[in-house]
Amino acid sequence: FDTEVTAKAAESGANASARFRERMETAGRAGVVDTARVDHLASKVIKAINDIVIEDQVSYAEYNALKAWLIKVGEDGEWPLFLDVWLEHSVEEVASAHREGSKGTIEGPYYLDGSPELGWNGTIPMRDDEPGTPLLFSGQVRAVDGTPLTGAKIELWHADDLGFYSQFAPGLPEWNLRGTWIANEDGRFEIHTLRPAPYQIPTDGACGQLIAAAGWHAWRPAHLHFKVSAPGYELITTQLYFPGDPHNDDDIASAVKPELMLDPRDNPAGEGVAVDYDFVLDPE
Ligand code: MBD
Ligand code: FE
Repeated sequence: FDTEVTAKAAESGANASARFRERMETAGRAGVVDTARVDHLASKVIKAINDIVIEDQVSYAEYNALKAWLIKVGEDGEWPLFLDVWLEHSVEEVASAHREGSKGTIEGPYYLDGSPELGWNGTIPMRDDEPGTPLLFSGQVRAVDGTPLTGAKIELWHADDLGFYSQFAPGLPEWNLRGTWIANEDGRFEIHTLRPAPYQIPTDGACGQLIAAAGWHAWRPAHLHFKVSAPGYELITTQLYFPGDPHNDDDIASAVKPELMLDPRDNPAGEGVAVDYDFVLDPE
C-alpha cells in the first residue's frame, strides 16, 4: 500500500473541494440563499468575531496568524474538511430535530454517489489483500409506522485500515469500500464488509496545523458512513460506531450520539463479527 501511505492532506483536500463544487453545480440554485437571510447571518457572524477580538484583546500577531492560516486552508483545499469537522454537527442537529425515525449525523467530506449496486446481500468492493476483520452488517429498513421498505437504497462508505477513502487518497481502486444495497421484499439487507479502524483526519494540512497549534488530537472513532433512502421518505445520512473505541467520547467532529452505537458479536456463521441495525425512515 505504498501509494496511499504517501497521500498528502492537500491531495485529499483538493479532491474533496472539487467533488463538492461538482455536486453544487448539479444542485443548481439549491446553494443560493436570499439577500435578507445573507444580510442577517453574515452580519451576525462578523459581529460575533469582532466581539471576540475586543473581549479577548486579540493582537496583530494573532490576527496575522489567523490570516495566514485561512489562506492555507484554501490552498490545501481543506474548507470541506474544516467545515464538516467543526460546524456540520450543528447544521445536522437543526436539520433533523423534527425526525421520529432513526437518528442521523454528519455526512463529512468523503461521500460519492453512484457506488456499485450489490443486490440485497452483496460484498463491498475491496482488494484481494484488504486488511481488516470481516463484518456482517444486517438489518431492515422500515417506515416509522413499521412498514418494511422494499427497494430502499442503503449506501455505505468507509475508510480502509490505514484511514484512507477511495477517490480521495491516491492508489486505491475507484470504488474501494463503497457500495449500494437494495432492501429485499421484507425490507432486509445483509452487507458484507470489514470492521473499520479508528481514523485520524489528515494531519499534514491546515486543519492538522490548527490541531497541533491548539494541542488537540485529530481522531475520530472508527465509523461506518450510510445514506438510506426510499421514494416518499426523508433520506437519512448517518454514521455508526463501535463500543469501546477510545474516541467515542471525544470525536474531533462531534458526530457521535448514543443511538448510533452498534452492538457487534462474534459471527456465529463465519469469520469476524456480525451486527444487526435497523433504519427507520420518516415520511416526507
Ligand atoms: C471523515 O472521515 C469524516 O467522517 C468526517 C466527519 C470528517 C473528516 C473525515
Ligand atoms: Fe469518515
